[in-house]
Amino acid sequence: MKYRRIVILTGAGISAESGMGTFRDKGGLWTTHSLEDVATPEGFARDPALVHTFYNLRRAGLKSAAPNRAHFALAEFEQEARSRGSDVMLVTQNVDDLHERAGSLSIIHMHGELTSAACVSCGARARWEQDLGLDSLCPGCGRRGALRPDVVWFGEVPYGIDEIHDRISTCDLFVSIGTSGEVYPAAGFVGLAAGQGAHTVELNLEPSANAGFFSEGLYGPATQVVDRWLNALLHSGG
Ligand code: BV8
Repeated sequence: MKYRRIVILTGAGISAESGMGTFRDKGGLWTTHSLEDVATPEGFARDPALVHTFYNLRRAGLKSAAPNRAHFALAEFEQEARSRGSDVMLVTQNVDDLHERAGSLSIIHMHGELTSAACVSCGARARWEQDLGLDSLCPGCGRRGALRPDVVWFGEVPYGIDEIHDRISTCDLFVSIGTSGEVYPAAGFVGLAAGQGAHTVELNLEPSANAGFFSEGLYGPATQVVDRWLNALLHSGG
């Protein structure tokens, strides 16, 4: 395998064909909700019940969503690349659990996860699959009403950012899938990868805001382009 240290970034577009909403496409989550109201600490402080409802609906949506061909193609690629001695790290902006359910193993959820709750009082983080609300009890300290969705809101520091930067600073292949390139620091990762000489690839429905930073792009639905590009890589001795 030509590439030895591979970093793959995913965004909402890879889960679109699984029925999970994207954010900025027509009908996307930020067109039906004000980002300031439901994805900032200030919004949560102002109206926690509204934010809980927003995330409870998305968490409940996980039950009817299933990984699609793109999620499975990534999991199969990770296994094959590893068997050929290459290292693969998957960094996702998504808070759904579809990469896990498709079998991917090395995943960093830089924006957190719907299936996790965090306590603002004791800092505990716990797996959480049902509705979260003001009457929920923290499994760590027992306090009522101290739990919040364990997701990274605007103005908060993404999870795993140091490890992500280390990986991208030394990777030889950076692939970005299904993201608009509008949200930082994720949108800046391609510049970091290209700046240190990695080959950079964008797989997306259409060119993203930072398409110009990529050495290569393949455009179309993720369920078609991801499989095609990964197979070509594996069979080209790439
Ligand atoms: C931070 C919460 C400091 C969970 C989300 C410069 C530098 C650093 C920060 C900033 C900066 N400029 C501005 C900032 C602040 C801010 C920011 O980026 N604002 C934007 C609006 C300008 N960033 C932050 O606050 C971040 N924190 O910076 O801390 C710091 C930084 C580094 C180190 C130390 C300290 C925190 C950002 C996280 C915010 N939380 N979500 C949730 O509710 O989900 S963001 C939200 O947007 C989601 O996480 C989502 O994943 C993310 C990005 O969106 P996309 O995934 O790209 O989705 P989108 O709808 O936009 O695009 C979908 C794409 O898919 C499209 O391109 C479409 O064409 C494509 N597509 C559609 N269908 C398909 C498809 N592709 C293939 N197949 C299909 N079928």
